[in-house]
Order: sequence, then C-alpha cells, then structure tokens
Amino acid sequence: MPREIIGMLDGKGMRVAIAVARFNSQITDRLLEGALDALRRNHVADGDVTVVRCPGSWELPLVCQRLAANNSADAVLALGCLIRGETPHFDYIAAECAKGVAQVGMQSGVPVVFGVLTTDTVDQAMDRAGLKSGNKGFEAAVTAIEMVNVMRAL
Ligand code: RBF
Repeated sequence: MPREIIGMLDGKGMRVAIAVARFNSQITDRLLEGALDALRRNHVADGDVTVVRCPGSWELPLVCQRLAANNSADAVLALGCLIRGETPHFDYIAAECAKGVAQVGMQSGVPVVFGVLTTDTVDQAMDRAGLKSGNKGFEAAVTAIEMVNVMRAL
C-alpha cells in the first residue's frame, strides 16, 4: 500500500487571514460571507480570523505578502472579483493578481488560496458568489484548511 497524505478539514486552532478587495464589493462581500461560513463550520474560531480590505484585486498580492509574513497566519485567502470591461485592464489586472498571489505562496511557504473571480459578466460573478454555481469564497476557505493540514503532514 502506498503512503497517502490527505489533508483533513479540521480547522481547529488555525489562524486564517483574508484579504478582500472592495472593487465589485456586491460580489466580494458574498465571497467573504461564504469564506467565513466555511471557516466557522470547520471549527476555525472567529478570534483566529483576520479580515483585511484593500481597494482592488491589483492590491491583493501585496496585502497577502504581508499577511503571510512573520508567521502570523497559517493560511491566507485572496478574495476579489474581476469583471471584463471594454478595455484591456481586466487582462492586466487578472494576470498580475494571479501571478502575484501564486508568488506569495511559493516564496512564503504559507498556503495562499486564490479566490478571485474572473468573469465576463456580473451575472456570472453572482452565480459563483452564492447563486447557481456555489460560493467560491466558501470553496477557497475549505481549500485553505485542507492545504494547512496537507503541509503539516508533509
Ligand atoms: N479591481 C477589481 O478587483 N476588479 C475589477 O474588475 C477592476 N476593474 C478595474 C478597471 C479599471 C479600468 C481600473 C483602472 C481599475 C480596476 N480595478 C478593478 C481596480 C484595481 O484592482 C486597482 O485597485 C486600481 O487599479 C488601483 O491600483
């Protein structure tokens, strides 16, 4: 039998930091609600959760970098919502945000979860923030808990 490592979904005692963009806040507030719901239901105490608001998704990597530093959080969540407009801004911001968030995880060794929606329309974003297609904030928080436990086991 191979040795298999599986991260459990128990967040008891885990410290989780959440960076959430205010841009498109009608969506990102729902992602945050979903994330907090998932954390509570997986035994993460409210007192172990820090929420930091930043202007937009562009700013998420820098905030995540600070949150991942100094061993102050076991996992970091980046929550944002990019909706494609008529200019290339969407592509620039989405690319830098995704790259930056990934870099923070690789450089810090702290699980940094990407909970940033990139959609063509507001409706698609709403669907992923609690309507038809679940809540990606909830999923991001569950992923964070699993990753902390996987990393602890490695
Ligand atoms: N931030 C987001 O989180 N989602 C967006 O869809 C978004 N669209 C933007 C479109 C334009 C034209 C600009 C200038 C900014 C946008 N931002 C968006 C804000 C961006 O992430 C950042 O906060 C600002 O550019 C300030 O650095």
